[in-house]
Amino acid sequence: AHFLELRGVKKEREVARKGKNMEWLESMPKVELHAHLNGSIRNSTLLELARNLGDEGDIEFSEVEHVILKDDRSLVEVFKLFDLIHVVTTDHEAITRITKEVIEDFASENVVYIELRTTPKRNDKIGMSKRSYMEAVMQGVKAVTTVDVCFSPQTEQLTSSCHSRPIHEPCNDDLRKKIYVRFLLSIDRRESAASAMETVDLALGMREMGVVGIDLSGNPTKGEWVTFIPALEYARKQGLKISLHCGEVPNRTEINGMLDFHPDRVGHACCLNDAEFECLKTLKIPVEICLTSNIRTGTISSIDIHHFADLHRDKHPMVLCTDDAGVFSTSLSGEYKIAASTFGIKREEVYRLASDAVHFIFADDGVKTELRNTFMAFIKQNL
Ligand code: 6MZ
Repeated sequence: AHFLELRGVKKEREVARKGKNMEWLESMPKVELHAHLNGSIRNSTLLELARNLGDEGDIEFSEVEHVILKDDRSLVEVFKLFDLIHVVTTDHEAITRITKEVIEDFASENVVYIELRTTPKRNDKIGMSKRSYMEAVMQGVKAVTTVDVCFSPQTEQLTSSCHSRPIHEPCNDDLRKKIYVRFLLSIDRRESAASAMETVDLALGMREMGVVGIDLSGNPTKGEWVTFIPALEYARKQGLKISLHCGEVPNRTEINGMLDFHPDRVGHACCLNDAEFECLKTLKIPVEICLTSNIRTGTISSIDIHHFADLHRDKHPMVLCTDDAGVFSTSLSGEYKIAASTFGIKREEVYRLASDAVHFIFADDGVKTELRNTFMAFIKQNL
């Protein structure tokens, strides 16, 4: 397994090199639907926050530094890193800062719509509740200065900058960029059924702030997904959309149960057997594909056997995503580069892939229409 992992990483680097001269992917508008807030932190910010905690004597910075900077990690190591990241980031001020930076970073590479997901956390020691965690996130959205942010269905109607001008004008560098932001609240697989229900209630109360759905994520070897079915069913009944991390490990019962649930989207879908894969296709469940993440964690042994190729050939609904742009040192443009160069996808087809993502977003039809127009205008200008 270790050998395969190394082979995968080597191949991935090769592919990234081959894709070097593809700046056009940076200027292409993009839609990001699978990005974990705490996985998307800039390394520099993470190190700065860790150093501050070290100075206060809360952690041993030198021990933490090499864990943060380590390049390749197995799936198990990734979740150890997340536990460390959460120690460093879980206070209101840090969460506000991270949210602001993550949105600015995505917007700077022409992501025009993002569904950011995060796990609301409670930390009694610092007076943090799930609600106050999310309020800190919202403060971060409002603190963005480098681009215009449209984040709330209600205020979008009132803010002239959201609807009065086109979303993306790559030829005009003087115009400020504009990004639509929506949120999925994540349930961590280690949580209890009651805690998951609390997250759903919180999400329902924050719909006006741009919360559109619920995600189930966390270490796939921990917890049982059935614990969360009541909360997920309740969320769905109340009109929230559902995305499930599915098949990061080959757990047959769980994968089948998730497919039976028929979520609005699934993340990864790596370890499905032939019958499960066929079922996914028959149900036409859109898949959030995270190439670098899957290779780095060894979930897929080598990029050339990634199920992206099969799904793409069959025109199955899917969208390229980053998962954890900070943890895996990637970007959405980078993911498109890897897909284009590995699977020999021509420019016109890449544009179609990027614009098709609009079909699978959880925001309302008004946003979809604007995004569609954005892609149509871009493609017309660039083909
Ligand atoms: C499953 C993942 C993940 O929520 O604290 N997360 N869950 N598989 C993955 N693939 C590598 N990457 C991230 O962001 C970090 C959390 O997102 C989930 C984990 O629960 C992780 O703790 P937030 O903002």
